[in-house]
Amino acid sequence: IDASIPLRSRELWEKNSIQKFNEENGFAKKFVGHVETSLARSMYNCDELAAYEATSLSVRDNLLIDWNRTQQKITTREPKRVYYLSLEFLMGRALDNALINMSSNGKCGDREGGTSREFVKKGLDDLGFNLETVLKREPDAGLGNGGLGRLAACFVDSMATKNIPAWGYGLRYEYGIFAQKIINGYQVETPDYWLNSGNPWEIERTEIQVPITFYGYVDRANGDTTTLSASQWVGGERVLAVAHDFPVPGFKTNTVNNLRLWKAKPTTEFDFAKFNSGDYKNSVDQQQRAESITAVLYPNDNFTEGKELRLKQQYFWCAASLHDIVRRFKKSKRPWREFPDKIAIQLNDTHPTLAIVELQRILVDLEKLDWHEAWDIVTHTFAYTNHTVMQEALEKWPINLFGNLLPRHLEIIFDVNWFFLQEVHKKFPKDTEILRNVSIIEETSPERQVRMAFLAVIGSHHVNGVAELHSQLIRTTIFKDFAKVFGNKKFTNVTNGITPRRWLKQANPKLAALIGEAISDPEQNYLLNMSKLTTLAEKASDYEFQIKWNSVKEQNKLRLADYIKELNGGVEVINREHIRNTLFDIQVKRMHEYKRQQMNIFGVIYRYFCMKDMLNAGKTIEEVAVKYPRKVSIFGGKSAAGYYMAKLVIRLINSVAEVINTDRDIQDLLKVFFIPDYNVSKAEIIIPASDLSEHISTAGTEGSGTSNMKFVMNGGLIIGTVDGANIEITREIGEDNIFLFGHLSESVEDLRFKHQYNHVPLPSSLERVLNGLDDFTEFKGEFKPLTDSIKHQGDYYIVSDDFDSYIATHHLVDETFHHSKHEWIKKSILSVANIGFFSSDRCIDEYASTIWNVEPLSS
Ligand code: NBG
Repeated sequence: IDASIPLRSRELWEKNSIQKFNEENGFAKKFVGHVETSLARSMYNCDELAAYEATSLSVRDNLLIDWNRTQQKITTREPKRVYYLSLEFLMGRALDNALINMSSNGKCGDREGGTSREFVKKGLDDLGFNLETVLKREPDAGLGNGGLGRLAACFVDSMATKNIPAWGYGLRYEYGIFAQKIINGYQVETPDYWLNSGNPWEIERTEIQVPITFYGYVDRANGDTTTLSASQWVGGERVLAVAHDFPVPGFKTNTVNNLRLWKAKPTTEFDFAKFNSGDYKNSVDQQQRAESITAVLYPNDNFTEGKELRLKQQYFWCAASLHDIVRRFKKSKRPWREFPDKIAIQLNDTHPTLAIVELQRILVDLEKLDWHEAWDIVTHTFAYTNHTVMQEALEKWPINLFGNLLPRHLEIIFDVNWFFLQEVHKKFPKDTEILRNVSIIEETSPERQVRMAFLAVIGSHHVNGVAELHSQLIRTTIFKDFAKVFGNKKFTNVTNGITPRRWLKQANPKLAALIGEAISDPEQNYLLNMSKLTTLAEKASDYEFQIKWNSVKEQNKLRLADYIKELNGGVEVINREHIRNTLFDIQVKRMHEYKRQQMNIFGVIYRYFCMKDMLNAGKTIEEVAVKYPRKVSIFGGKSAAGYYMAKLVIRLINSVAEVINTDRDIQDLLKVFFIPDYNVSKAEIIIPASDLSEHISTAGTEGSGTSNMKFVMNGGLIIGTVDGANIEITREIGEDNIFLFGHLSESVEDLRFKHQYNHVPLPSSLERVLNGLDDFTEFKGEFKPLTDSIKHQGDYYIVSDDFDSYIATHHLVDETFHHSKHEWIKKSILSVANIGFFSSDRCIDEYASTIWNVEPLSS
């Protein structure tokens, strides 16, 4: 139905259309208006939360004006669009980001250089509030687990900034990633009901409701048994997907893109069967279960659980999103073959792979296209990003579970597989092995399973990894037979990136300003073109500039030290007096054996043992301090709820912290702290404060890593393995400016083999640590599973092989930080000067030109 206003009324509409507030006027009026009407409060009843809500609603009004214009422009110009499908968007807080992105872009008045953040701050101040404390009222939107979800958040920021006509599609979970409490040193998960006080950033679109079907059976009209046509899926259960939209503002542009998240709710359909059987209560119960589909984010990172509800989430989201995309395309009245010319769909990992099957179903079953014509459209539309080579993270679904929930989709998968295997057979007629290896259906496990990654590869025109090493590994390991079938061109690399708006300007405004000043760019336009940072290198050895640079770092370290004190119940952990001479050594990321937080804490224990040895041998504390200078080891990260080993590492870190932090003999030379509930807003405080951060995964296991980029962008140095994006960071910033150690990925397989079949003695350093842990009576053998996995169970993550070079590299770090401070600061400046490559704007450029074939929308 056409819902547009008749021509004769449009002038009146235009005259009355709402205006953006700007620096001259309007903010206070908007703010008070929202307090009084949207919130139904008054000046006698306006707390900080209300101030946060009213500020957000005011800012949102500005964004929505541009959102409308952006969307209108896209509709009339009909450019090729991008849809980014991700089951996770780890957005964090929205208000500060919106204030920063709105700055000097004409959104808040057309005067260049005015920053909306500044005048909103002033405006709030006049109204009796402080912006910094108001910002803290916003809960994190924690709709993701870790790197994968945060990558999607950085990408939507960059796509808006680059004026790419792009929408994100995801799920609106009621519960985001759980909040982590540390009780007696153990992780305890508590629900994150982030919508508790409502959400001023979302627009519920009750007018956009998509019916979604599950279960049921396949009806073959005309008794046709080819399954290729005339099949109809007759569903069992139905729920509705309701759209919730979040505006995504670009930086210094008027483009505001959309992030559409779906929420499940019951249909209003009347169930005659249940009604007639008098089973009213049961039919209400069943309806209510609909909401459980989008109730909670699965809290696993790099691990797949295989639960039916998860598959339901995936189909619900894919079907709703595709329905929306197809509906929009059909409005253009273009022929189907133009679908891939107008639409690029990027699959963030295998989670949205069902979208491939759903589009084929829509085209064949509903739109009655020929199978091959349809498949051609499908495979020119989708592209797939792989984020890991680790087996436990590769999605597989037992065919019974799958076929029960989605009977028609399973049939389509069998047919896709049948045609694909025929092609492969034609290409390699003598090779029967390859057919087994590339089949979407895995026949070897006790039950046959659908391999989602294989389906994603077959249904996409491009497959990319997230860093060069990783992209090379997918071509030579998990997808090696597909590289034979499709050739190497289909497999590409797009190295990850991060948005410098949030991770430099928002997290570290002082450094962002200092950089702007140093490169004569006070407006900080370099945030749109990070290669401009290279001129910073000229100042790397400038003594006075080094002092300024270091002073920013110190202020950020103080901010973190104060925050840690607050988290520690007001008890100081890091001595403020010595902040300058304390090395902040940070490892924050999801807890995983492959990320090797265990190696880090073993290193801390070893250092502590060595310090104690010196004291016991009669050395003075000053002598100890020369060899083991002041340092604080900071950890943070969540473990999946059922991941026993990762949880044990958290407990170990806290137990070690307790011993070390209370040992008076070492006089504060070493401290350990575990920051509970690591999330995006905490990262914004932690990352700018690092001197050194740890990215020490077993070589070949970390797809890319993205926090490595964030730390370097904030002037921290890295200790890391030759893995993921560490390799390209080294290429960009120079090997003198990074502390690399450990075995290369090529050797890992051999080392594992050796551990399995020979007795390999532990290095004496590590042996001492592990025995120390086993013998330390206070720990009562609690950490035996951790020490055993290295001593007796093959040391899969080769901690023992890398340990000595890890320790030696830490000595080098201490030397440089404490005895060549100016060298250290120089390395820091040079690193920032050359980190531009890792802006997510560069990633989006690469995706746009090499994979999506889309162009920015001009103004
Ligand atoms: C993660 C990798 C990280 C990578 C992010 C984003 C998954 C499956 N993979 O190394 O472990 O940085 O993806 O690409 O979450």
